[in-house]
Parts: sequence; C-alpha cells; structure tokens
Amino acid sequence: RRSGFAGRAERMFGLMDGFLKNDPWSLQKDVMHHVEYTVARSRFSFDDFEAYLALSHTIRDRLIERWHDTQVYFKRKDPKRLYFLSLEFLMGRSLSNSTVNLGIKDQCADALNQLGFEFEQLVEQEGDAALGNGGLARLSACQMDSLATLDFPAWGYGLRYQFGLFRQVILDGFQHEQPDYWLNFGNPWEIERIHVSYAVKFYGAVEEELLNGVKRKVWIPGETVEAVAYDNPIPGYGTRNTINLRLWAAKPSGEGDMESYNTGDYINAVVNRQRAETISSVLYPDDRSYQGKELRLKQQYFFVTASTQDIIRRYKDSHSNFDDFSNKVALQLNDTHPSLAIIEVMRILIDEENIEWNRAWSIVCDSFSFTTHTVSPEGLEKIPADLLGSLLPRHLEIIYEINFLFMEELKKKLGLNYSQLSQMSIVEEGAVKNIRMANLSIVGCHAVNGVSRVHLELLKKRVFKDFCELWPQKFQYKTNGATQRRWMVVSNPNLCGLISKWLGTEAWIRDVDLLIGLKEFASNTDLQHEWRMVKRVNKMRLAEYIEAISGVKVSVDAMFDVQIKRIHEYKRQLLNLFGIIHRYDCIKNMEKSGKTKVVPRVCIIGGKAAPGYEIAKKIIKLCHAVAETINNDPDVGDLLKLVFIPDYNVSVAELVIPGSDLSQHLSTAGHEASGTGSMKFLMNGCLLLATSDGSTIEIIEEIGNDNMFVFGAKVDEVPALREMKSSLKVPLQFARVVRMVRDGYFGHKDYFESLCKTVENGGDFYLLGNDFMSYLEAQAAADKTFVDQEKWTRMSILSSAGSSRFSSDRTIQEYAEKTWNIEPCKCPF
Ligand code: NBY
Repeated sequence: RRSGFAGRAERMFGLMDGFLKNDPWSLQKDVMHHVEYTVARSRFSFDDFEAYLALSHTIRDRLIERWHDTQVYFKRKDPKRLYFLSLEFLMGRSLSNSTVNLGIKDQCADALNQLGFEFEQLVEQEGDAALGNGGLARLSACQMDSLATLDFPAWGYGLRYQFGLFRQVILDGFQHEQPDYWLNFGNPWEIERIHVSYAVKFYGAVEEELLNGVKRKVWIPGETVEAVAYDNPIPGYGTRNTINLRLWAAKPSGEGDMESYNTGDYINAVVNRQRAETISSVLYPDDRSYQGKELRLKQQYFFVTASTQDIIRRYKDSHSNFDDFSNKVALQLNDTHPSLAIIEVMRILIDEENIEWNRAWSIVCDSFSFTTHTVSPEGLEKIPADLLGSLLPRHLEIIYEINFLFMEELKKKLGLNYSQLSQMSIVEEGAVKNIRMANLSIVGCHAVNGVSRVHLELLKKRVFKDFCELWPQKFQYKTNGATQRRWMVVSNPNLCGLISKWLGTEAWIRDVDLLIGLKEFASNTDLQHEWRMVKRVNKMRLAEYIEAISGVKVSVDAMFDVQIKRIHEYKRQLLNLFGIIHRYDCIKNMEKSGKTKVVPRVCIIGGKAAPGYEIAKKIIKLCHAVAETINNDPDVGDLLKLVFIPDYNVSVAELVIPGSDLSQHLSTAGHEASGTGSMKFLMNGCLLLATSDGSTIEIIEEIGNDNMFVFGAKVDEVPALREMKSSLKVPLQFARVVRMVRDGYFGHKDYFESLCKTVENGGDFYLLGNDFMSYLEAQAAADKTFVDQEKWTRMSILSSAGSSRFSSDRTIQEYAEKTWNIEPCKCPF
C-alpha cells in the first residue's frame, strides 16, 4: 500500500503544486468555508475570534499541503536528517508569522478587509505558545525558522505541555503566578496524530534472560503510559519547504495493569490511569536552577524515549541495519535536558537491536552533538542516582557501564590523578550520589558547542577545563542568532518596508548579509527622516499599550529605554532601578533651569521571576514601588516615567522592541552565556547600553564601540574584583540610592531589607557598586547623543546595518557545516 501510494504521489507531483490558491478571493472563500464548517458559526454572524480561527484554519490547510510535499520529498531523497531535541520552544503566535513566511500576508489582509475585519485585529486574538522559559527556548524557535528557510531536512521534537510558562499577574506590585490555559480555546496550528504513539515505560526491574545461549538484559517495567504526537508545521520563508515540530503529549496506555478492574474498583482504576496525563501537564518555570524532582525526570525520559523511538522507526523504514545510522541521523541536544537520549539510544541498540556495546557506543557518539547554554558550574544539571535508578533501572546500569569504561580510558591517558578523575566522572560521589548530565553529554557527543565566543573561553578556562584539555577538538562555539523574519518582518513591517525601499530589494529577508547595504545611507537625511517617522509610529503604538495596561501616559518625545528579559540577579535589573532612583534624585534636587536640560525618559522594565526566586520577586516589587513614587511626583512630570510591563512574553516583545530607542543588557561580565534579546533590538535600530559580556562582545566588534554605550568591568576583571570587593569603597552615589531604598523612601522598608543586603557590606556578588559610576556615565552619554537626533539616527541605522551576523540563519549554517554535516534538501514543487 505504501509503495503504491508513493508511486501515485510521484506522478501527481508533476501535475500540480498544490490545490489551494492564494489570491484574496480564494482565501476569502476558504475563510468562509471554515467559518461555517470548522468553527460552525453562521456565515452571517461571527466575531473577531471566530474570524481568527477560520483564517488560521485556512492557513493551516496551506501549511499541511506544503508539509506533505516536503516530507514526501525528504523521504524520497533520504538525506541526512537533523533532529533537534529540546524540552522548550517559545514559539509565540503563529498567524502573522505563517502568513509572512507563506508570502500571503497582504492577500489575507485584503480578503479579511472585504469581510469587514482588520487583519491586525485578528492577530491579537491569538495567545502565545509559551512552551519555554527564556533565551534557550526562544533560540530553539528562531533556529526552527532558519532550518525551514534554509531548506534543511530537519525536525524538532519537544513536549506539548498542557500549561506553558505561568501567566504573570501583578497585584499591588507583587508577582502572582496563574496557570497558562493556552489550549482551552483549541489550537488550530497543531495536527493531532492519534496513530503516532509510543509506549513509555517506567520503574520495575532488570532481569537477565538467556536467548539462544546469549545472556541479555530485560527491563520489566512497572508502569506504562503512551506518548501521542502533535505535529506543528514550521514554514520556511521564500521556499515551499515546511518542516515539522513534533510535540508529545502523555495519555494513559491502552495496555498494562488493569487488575483493579477485576477487583471491582473500576472507577478508581480509570481515575488512576488518567494520572498518566500529568507527565506532560506543566512546564517547569525555573530558567536556571535544576530541580531534583521525579516528575521532571519523568518528563525528560518520556520526551526522550518517544522521540528516539520515532527517529529509529523512521530510520528503519528505509534501512535494514544500523551501519548508516550516523550518516543519516544527527541528534542535537539543546542543553542537557534531553541528554538521557544518549542512554536511551544505547539501550535500544543493545537490548532491542542486539548490537554489541562498542559498536553501539560509536554509533551514538557519532550521531549526537550537544549545546550548553550556561556559564556557571552550579547551573549544571544533576540527577540523584537513587531517583534515576528507581525510575529507570536499566538506564542507570548503562550509565555506570559507560562511566566505568570512560574512567578506564582516562586512567590510561592521564594516570591515576584521582582529583581529575573525580571531576570528570559522570557519577558524582558524596552524601547523595548524582549523575552529572553535562559530563554524560560531553562523553557521549562528538561535538560540544558554546553559544558565544567568550562562552567557549569560559568553558575552556573554568566549567569544562579538564574535558577541553582532553578533547580540544570537541569544543566549539556557534554564536547565537535571532530570525529576522519574526523579529523584523513580522514585528516591524514599516521598518522592513523602508529597508527594502532603500536597498532596492527584499532579498535581505533570506540573505541577511545584504543589510550591510544600509551603511552607505546612514548619513542620508531623507533616510534618517523616514527612519525616525517609522520609529515614532512604533513608539505611539507602544505608548498606547502602556497607557492601556498601566494608566500611565507617556510622551513619545521621550527616550524609550527598555530592559525586558527574565528577572535575575546576574542580569542586574536592580542596577537599572538604582540608576533610575539616582536620576530621580538628581531631578528632585535640581534648580528649575537645570530641568530644561534633562532628556526625558520613559523607563520600561518587563520580565518574569521564577516562582521560588525570592530576590527576583522583590526586584519586581521594588520596580513598582519606585514607579509609584516617580510617576506621581509633580516635580518630575514628563522628565521621567517608569513602567513595569506585566506578563512579558514573545508577543509583548514584538510590540516593545520596535518601539524602543535604547535597550539595556546589564549582566555582570562572565554571567550571560550569550544573550539574544540584544540582537533583536539591534536589528530594529535600537541602541544598546550594555556590558561587555556574552554575544555583546561580538556585537561591539561588529558595529564598533562608538556605536553603542558600553560600560562596566570586563570578563577578565571580574574574578579579581570579587576578591577585592570587601576592601573597595563603594561610590557615594551608590550608597545614597541603596540607603533610600533601605530607609523606606519607597515604602516597604522591611520587605526590601534582604534585597539591599545583596549589595551591601562586601556582599554584592554581582558587582553593582563597582559598575555603578561607569553605568551612570554610559547613561549620560546616551542622553547626550539622544539630543543630537541626527547622530542618534545614524547610529540606529548602523545598528540595523551591522546586525546580519546575529541572524539565526548564520548560526544554523555554521551548525549545518561544522557540527551536523547536513545539506539543504529543497522541495522543488
Ligand atoms: O540561553 C540562556 C542563557 O542564559 C542566555 O545567555 C543564552 O543566550 C540563551 C540561549 O543560548 N539560558 C536559558 O534560557 N536557560 C533556560 O531557560 C533554562 C531552562 C530550564 C532549565 C535550565 C535553564 N532547567 O534546568 O530546567
């Protein structure tokens, strides 16, 4: 049946490039069809949300068509495929992005217009798909867009959490977490594949079995659940290629223990089985510290076994043995979260495919590669061996065996240096025995990537020093990037129109290096004028939003100064707040005549704190307390406003970034592995005020020191500064703003005490006091430049012009060539 079908598909390929037409009239007909037959509303009466659903189904049909063509073509060509494994994807909204990538946005807008609907209004109906925490998860989403656009034969795998990242609600200035009911109104962007499902086993014991005179290990599991696939088509831009993001959901298994039925407790038996669904129910909201929780480990293994079973099944569909596996399959681990995949593939090859150990191990090492997103040794994931052994007994055995062989190899190479051996061991001995997932990943992968150049240097010098010396060629870096499709074309269409007009082409949307062409017009007064007009319109849109959520009226003549990212001590939102308090204090103490020289500012801060992260939550409260004081002070007026944007997410970023003048990236040098927010601001012509850290170092190299506001200690200076800091005098200005908070100037004296303590008395691990004066100088330079609008605009244009290196297209191209060894496979239809 399969081959007959394939043959027919082949004949049909010659005949047509899809059934569906994309002119406004055809789109409109299809929308009306979906209003009536999918949404089941009368075609004479439907609202914005129903129109959104109908339009989304219209787009979905087109995505499915391209998805089919692409997948059939991949299957026929059988290229080496990349499988991108990540427990987190921050996809955001799909409607606008899909219409842009399909090249049918204007046609859709026309079609809807004639029906009396505003396309932009419908876009707002969609909630974000927030299946991730922060940078790591948005990076996965950007990389999927680039993989599709560059025609790579790739698939993403992830988890279909029923509840994504919590919704942040602010009550009286405090963060509260609410569940994210993103699936409650249906999800038109996914395709449920009830027939694509795999058994997932947990617990039980390992037994030895004699088969044809050969001893084998057999895992007798204690619990079985089912993983069901949900496919999310990812369209490329300017190509028909549409790749897949397959997300797994947990369902009760059809088979297994139903003994309670027989004992008559039918109701309880059914209810218990339903508990299987909890495995994929909720995303862990911590973006740094690892939780040693059983449910988290269950999620990881659930994800890993479903994905690898699927991948191996697909490989076996067209190959009779495993000789070619690593020539046909590249498996990429997004951080250590899916690193059990290394063990799971070993288990399948050895226990189920009867491949002997050494051969299985070399297949695994040749197929897997790993990217780390962290700089701190404490950020590395560990799993208690007891927990792992009880949930996955066979896997723990395999880990011990891998580690034993690795330790033997090390002893041969390095001698009996026990301190080194214990540092490098996959098993951490101690009061609790832990499995170090990073060490496992390094040992089991042929490539380990950092996410910026300085990140790799830190890995070499500190985090993975011994491993880097042992296998220098394994360690590489690929500086992160962001996709210009979402972060320019979708979110800032006016700027893109302007850029295309001046470049005389839209080709930069696929070939981002062309952006450098803007450089020659950076001083052109016509472009500068138009550039400022675009920014102004974006700022007006943002100002409206700010007023709607906070009631604060802001002037678009002020400089919009933005810091949006997860709240973390190392990202130093507190430094920003101290700077704002200092500015406020200066304005308060100014003569009337001095005030005319102040550059008006709107300071915008947004971001979520992990629910258990007390200090981060206090930073949010402090922001609100300071805003309350400043925004209601008649002495200040329009000279300074502070707004906290609640529930920061991808779609909020799409609104805020195009409307900002200045953006802040304040991490203490050596703490941000890369940082990707800065790249999105850069593309949109926002100037950066930043420390020399992570990818910022490379941005400075690209656009020049004089084209942004750089401040603070350098990566190499930080360790010595930490040593000395208790003997260093903090600047008076710093002591003064801290004292204002501590003394209750903004209320809540007791509540802020522990926050103040983090920077006092030789504490100040993140060196806020040390960097404060340099920070104020950079801020003053920004003010001075802003007054000179010509200079500011030139810098802004040069920022966009210099952003091409920070496209995820470049990142993916590097991974493809240097790590995955894959080639484009462009569907010709
Ligand atoms: O990854 C971030 C880095 O901090 C940032 O510098 C980098 O640009 C970005 C992309 O490479 N890391 C990050 O976002 N990490 C997480 O979100 C995260 C999520 C879960 C867990 C740990 C970290 N976890 O242990 O479950």
